[in-house]
Amino acid sequence: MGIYFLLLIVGLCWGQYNPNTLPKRTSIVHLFEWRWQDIALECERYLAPNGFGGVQISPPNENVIITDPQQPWWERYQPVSYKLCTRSGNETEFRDMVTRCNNVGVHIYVDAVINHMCGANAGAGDHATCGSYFNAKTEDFPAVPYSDWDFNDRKCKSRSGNIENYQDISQVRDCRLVSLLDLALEKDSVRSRIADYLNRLLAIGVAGFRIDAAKHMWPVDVKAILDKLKDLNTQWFPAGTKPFIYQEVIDLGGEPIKGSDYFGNGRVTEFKYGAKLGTVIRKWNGEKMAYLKNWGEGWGFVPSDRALVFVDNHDNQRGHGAGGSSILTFWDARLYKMASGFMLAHPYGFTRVMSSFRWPRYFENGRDINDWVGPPSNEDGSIKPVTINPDTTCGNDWVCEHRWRQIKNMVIFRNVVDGEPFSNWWDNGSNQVAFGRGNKGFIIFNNDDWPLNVSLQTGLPAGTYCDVISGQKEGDFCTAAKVQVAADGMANFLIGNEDEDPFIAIHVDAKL
Ligand code: QV4
Ligand code: CA
Repeated sequence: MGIYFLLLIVGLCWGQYNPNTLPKRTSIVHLFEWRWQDIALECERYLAPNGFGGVQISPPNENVIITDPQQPWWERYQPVSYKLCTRSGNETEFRDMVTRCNNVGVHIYVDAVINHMCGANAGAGDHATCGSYFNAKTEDFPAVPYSDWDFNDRKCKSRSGNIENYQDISQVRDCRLVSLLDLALEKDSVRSRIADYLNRLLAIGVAGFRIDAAKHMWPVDVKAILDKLKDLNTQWFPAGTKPFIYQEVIDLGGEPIKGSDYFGNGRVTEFKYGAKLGTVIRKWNGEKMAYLKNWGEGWGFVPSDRALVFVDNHDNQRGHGAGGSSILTFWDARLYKMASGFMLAHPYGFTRVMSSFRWPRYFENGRDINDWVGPPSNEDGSIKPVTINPDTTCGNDWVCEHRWRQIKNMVIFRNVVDGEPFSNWWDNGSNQVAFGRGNKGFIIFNNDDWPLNVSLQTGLPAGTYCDVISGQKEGDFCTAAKVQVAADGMANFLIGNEDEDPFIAIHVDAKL
């Protein structure tokens, strides 16, 4: 078999697992609820110059407008049609965003809500973001079109018609997730409507899809839809490139449905990752960073090349979905930066950085009753623009974690060390740990309650390195701490346990 034919076959079957980012672009950022015009600007002014590989965007298809509570963020997970208009923008703005981001090498990944339409209680009328008429009661969605025989009602065996038991595989797939009208994905007509929607997005230039609520779809039905998809647009991608697929499958163990059930379709979200990392960095349940020596498959996670990993996501940063109270978010800034630093330095998985908006958390009996609050918006319901402050942070209550120096610099770190092995692990048996990535990068943490003072083998070439956590290399200078690596690769590290950020990271592109 000719080598080229072999490469073609490898390329084809590797296709949907490959994130389709440019070479040495190893992370994407979820710009949750951002408007398309702001994403286009961010691609050009920030993401491209700082080596972000792409953007996960909020669902771009028409959704129901909910007024009680007032336009919650989650109304965007209640589709009314596959028309491209939402509070983030219209089709023209969507096309402009994809083109401008692709033109600077930052690719777009669409959050595809294809398991269901809106909630059974969403009423009837044209209260939807494109003004399309629909009737949830009669399951009538003329703008797709879908009618009642395109839904799973007769298939679901639960009393309420909703998922009542996650131990029952058929219920999880064929009943309604929190009353969301569940599509009959075994029907070719339904599969074709969805494939048409995704193919329109591919023709516009998107690079792949987050498959929302994948756990609630039979893997074979998802596969049948993916098999109808075209290759990526050759204006920006090599001919024959398959869309990157990552499926939202919450598998923390204890349920019959597993992430591995979906490996045939693409990658899966590994929710154990953020839940465990949060527990370790918080030092709960006797966990300590020294145990991270075998992080990755050693902790029971899916194989690295099937994993999409993240510290938090839009659900579990506000108590939805999975991960519970151990999940670290921007509200826990100091620990969050450590967790993000560890994730971005470690070779396991394909990494996604969360970028959030601030909302008025209000806890009653341990629960945030404002978990529904939608993006910063004006009186008329329009989403507020992302303003950029002189210090490069964001205004209008956009958190912009991806712009935090420590996180942005670790996205660059991951690019610099891409392909290098996990090496030179050291720990003190407690919460002081360090590791390198071949001869390209090295990172060290102090999460103990006493100072760290140790000389270690970094694996790096001799020289003066700028710490990219406390500062960075600007021109020929380090803006903050430096690390001297000797000819034998040894370096001494001092980290106070009260430091603003008790970790140091160095790499060969931050060397004087
Ligand atoms: C409520 C009751 C129902 C009742 C219904 C009708 O909970 O029992 O039958 O009213 O009276 C919103 C409300 C929810 C409401 C539902 C229907 O929060 O209370 O049901 O609408 O009106 C997001 C939010 C959900 C939200 C949903 C739709 O998280 O709270 O529900 O959008 O607006 C599981 C899944 C996993 C899922 C996760 C949240 O396995 O796939 O739950 N994660 C994805 C997305 C998530 C989204 C959905 C799936 C649905 O990441 O953001 O849910 O698309 O773990
Ligand atoms: Ca389903």
